[in-house]
Amino acid sequence: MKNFTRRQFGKTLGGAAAAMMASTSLPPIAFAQTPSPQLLRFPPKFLWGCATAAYQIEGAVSEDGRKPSIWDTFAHTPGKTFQGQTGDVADDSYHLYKEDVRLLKSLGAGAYRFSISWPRIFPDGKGQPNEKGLAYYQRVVDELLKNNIAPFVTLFHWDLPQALPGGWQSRDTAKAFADYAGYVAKQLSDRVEHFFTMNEFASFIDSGYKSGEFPPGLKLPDAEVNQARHHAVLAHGLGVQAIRANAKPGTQVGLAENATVFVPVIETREHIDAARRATREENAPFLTAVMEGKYTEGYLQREGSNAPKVEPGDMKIVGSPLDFVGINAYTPEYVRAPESSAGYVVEPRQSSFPRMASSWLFLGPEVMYWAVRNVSEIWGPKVLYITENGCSADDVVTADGRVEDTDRVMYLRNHLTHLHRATSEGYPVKGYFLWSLMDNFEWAEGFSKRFGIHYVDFKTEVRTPKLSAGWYREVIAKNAVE
Ligand code: GBH
Repeated sequence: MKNFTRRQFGKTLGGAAAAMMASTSLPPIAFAQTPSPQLLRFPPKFLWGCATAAYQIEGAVSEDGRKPSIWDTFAHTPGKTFQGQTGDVADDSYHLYKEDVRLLKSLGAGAYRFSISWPRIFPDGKGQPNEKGLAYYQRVVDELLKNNIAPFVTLFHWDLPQALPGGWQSRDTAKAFADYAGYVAKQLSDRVEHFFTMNEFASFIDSGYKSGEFPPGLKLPDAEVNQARHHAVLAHGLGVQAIRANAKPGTQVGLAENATVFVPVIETREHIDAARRATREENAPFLTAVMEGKYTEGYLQREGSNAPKVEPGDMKIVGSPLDFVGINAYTPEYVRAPESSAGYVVEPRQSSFPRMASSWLFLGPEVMYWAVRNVSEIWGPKVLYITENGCSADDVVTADGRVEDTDRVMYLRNHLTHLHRATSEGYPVKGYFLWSLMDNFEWAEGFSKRFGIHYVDFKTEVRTPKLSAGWYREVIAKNAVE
């Protein structure tokens, strides 16, 4: 690892080219084939993809036997989402999936990360599977494979079946998730090699049971929040085991987690170490528990009598070995070492800190490099993926129908440049999934925030590539960022 820094690598190439130029007279075509030092090349076979999630794109909420998820109920409750908007129709990808696969194909994408709607497969959360629901995903998978696009399947992206009593407050939900995960793995693993158990623990637990901004919209006391968190990581672990027990041998299992990513304020040993300590402690209820099979001493001490109640054997399940780790990386925190201790200090954000169209989306492209490096140095996973990265922007359609989202291109170019730094230093990050393939139902913000590289007119469902789609197509074609 880290034999070269990126700059040294560039210099070496540049130097070699200059030396050749001086000593030989190769025809110009030979130079054209020499990688330019300005091109930040990714490793061969680096996987470029896009990501979406079921409730955000599918619509067709009552079709073919699907029953409500907690997101249907929440979105239909007055005052919970932007202008009361819902995912009833969204991008209508339930009917337009072939068109969406064509969009991926025209980007040259090698992979598509999408999620399965649990209430399509088990409308009541458990019990009898619904074959019509499964058939939809079989059609999607077949269409992807026909186009040489690898399906990466997320099993839970927040649309919990409404029928499950108590939601994540109930330990039984973890068991129900494992049964669902095992069933899907059995049905699809002949054609799907990669499964994610969960998408973003904090988003469906802390936002659902602590801040109440997401369903079920509760503001529970700490002890109950911690218990729901525990049920979620337990569900992940039981899910991993159920997938392994039911899937074709060789199936790859991981998760997609928005771990909080810490960037050292200055790249010196002390601050880099502080970033590592912060990563372990601040992600203690989720990623740290999953990677280590235990809760940190710090977390247990901080929570005291509010710490989760753990049954014998739970933590071993939570820590079930994974084939890869997926990180959804959007925005970093900055951290420094304190003057005189082994702790860390998370910096407050100045009011001038730049951000994109979502109020939480502060712009810090170093998030990509440090997401990979911190996780690699602490836990050493064999393989990592960036399972989401992208941004909202105030897209405008021009009179002649174009969307020139130069700010999104700027965001992506900078993030991929920092991701390149991670690959060039040898960290095992094998792929990148851009959020999102197309504008979609942005949860509590409804359709008011657009994250797509394809513009969606939600009245006509017409998809139009934005400038960023053209830019991403170039990146994929060259396997490089300029
Ligand atoms: C991801 O979440 C999701 O996986 C994806 O479905 C989503 O569309 C995408 O990113 C873009 O948002 O309490 O004001 O901070 C990203 C992490 C966690 C950010 C929840 C917004 C709630 C808003 N998100 N958070 S706030």
